Amino acid sequence: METIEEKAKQIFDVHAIRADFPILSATVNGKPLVYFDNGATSQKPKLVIDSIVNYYSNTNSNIHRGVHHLSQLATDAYEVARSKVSHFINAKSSSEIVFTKGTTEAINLVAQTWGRNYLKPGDEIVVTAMEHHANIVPWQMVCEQTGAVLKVIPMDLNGELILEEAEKIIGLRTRMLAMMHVSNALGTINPVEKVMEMARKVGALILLDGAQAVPHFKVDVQALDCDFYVFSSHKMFGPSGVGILYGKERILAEIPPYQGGGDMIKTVTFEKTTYNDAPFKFEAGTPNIEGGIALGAAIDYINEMNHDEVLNYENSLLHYGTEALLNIDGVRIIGQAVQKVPVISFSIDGLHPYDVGFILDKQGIAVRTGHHCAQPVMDFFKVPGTIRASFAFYNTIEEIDSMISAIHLAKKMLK
Ligand code: C6P
Repeated sequence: METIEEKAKQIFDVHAIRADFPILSATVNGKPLVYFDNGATSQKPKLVIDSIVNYYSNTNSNIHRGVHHLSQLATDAYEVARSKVSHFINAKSSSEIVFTKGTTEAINLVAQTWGRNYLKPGDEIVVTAMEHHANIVPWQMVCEQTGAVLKVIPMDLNGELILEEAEKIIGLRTRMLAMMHVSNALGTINPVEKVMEMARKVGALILLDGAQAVPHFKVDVQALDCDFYVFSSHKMFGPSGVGILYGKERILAEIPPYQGGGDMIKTVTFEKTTYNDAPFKFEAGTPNIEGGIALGAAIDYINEMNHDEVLNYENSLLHYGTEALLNIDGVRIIGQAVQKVPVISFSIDGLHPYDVGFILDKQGIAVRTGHHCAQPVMDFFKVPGTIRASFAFYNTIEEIDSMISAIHLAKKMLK
């Protein structure tokens, strides 16, 4: 009988896809690069790189400001990219799409506009035990500013949320449920629908951190019916320095601006300023124009792929990698949820993650080691950090084999 890996290999031409990513043919320390740090940032297809070169070669100009030809071209291209993002996550309209620097800025924006203006002492913000610091610290800051209180839904040792506890924590004081769709440190795909239902019952707003979701599966914000959805371009094959805040039109219209400056205003006098409509009222100053446009190119690239095939293929990588790692003596996988994206965090008995990461690097293998900006997760699992292999659709079974050999080598060298 065919194994799941064999089946996936047949339907998915990974080598054709790899050819689209120039960096994947690089060597590191004399070895072929094996890039397993996609959770930190993904590599970029030529289409995205070309989009940036093309922008600076043919279009470069400021947007929303000039009547001249180039400014019109750049504005059109930027707004087309906004519309691509809107379709990508099935928003109702482009005006629900705010360009930010990244997921981090998008969460800070919501915390400092909605949170700072609407939270009262004793109001509660609910997050989960597995959040990235970007979805903890901005809320802690706004709690200090407003007297609101941060509550945490716990998880179990598989890295899955304890839903019975969520029922107890989400209550009439909850004003915001801010949770990750997918965990960067564990790979868990959270049952967001179930937790969101609890939040809706008590009239709380919902923000989902989709930074690790959008690179792996289709997200439909209307079907989810969340109030905010945030993610970063650089983790989904687009450039860095660009992120997205999706917000329901009604809410974006209501909440005040984030930063003040050019482009976010309608009129300015020394006595009074009136603000532009959303999304522009949240986009003060000249944005990362080429980055936004290149994110549009990344979306074009993703849209060309067959999502079911990608999902199957990535699952086969997860399945194969998990089995192979568990066959190594002393390996412990941190995060064994039933629903996972292809992210495997692990530790090796007696070895420090940094030392293993160092030896893997010498073999050309890029993994992330450390706390993955999720220190509470490391504390919960009582580890100083983990080694994290996070796969993308351009990774291969053979690359996983190389990592396994390099781990055996690391174990020998560090004994
Ligand atoms: N996680 C990782 O290696 P920015 O830096 O703003 O693009 O994304 C922040 C962020 C927010 N939420 C989640 C779930 C994330 O995974 C990240 C970024 C990277 O896991 C870098 S720390």
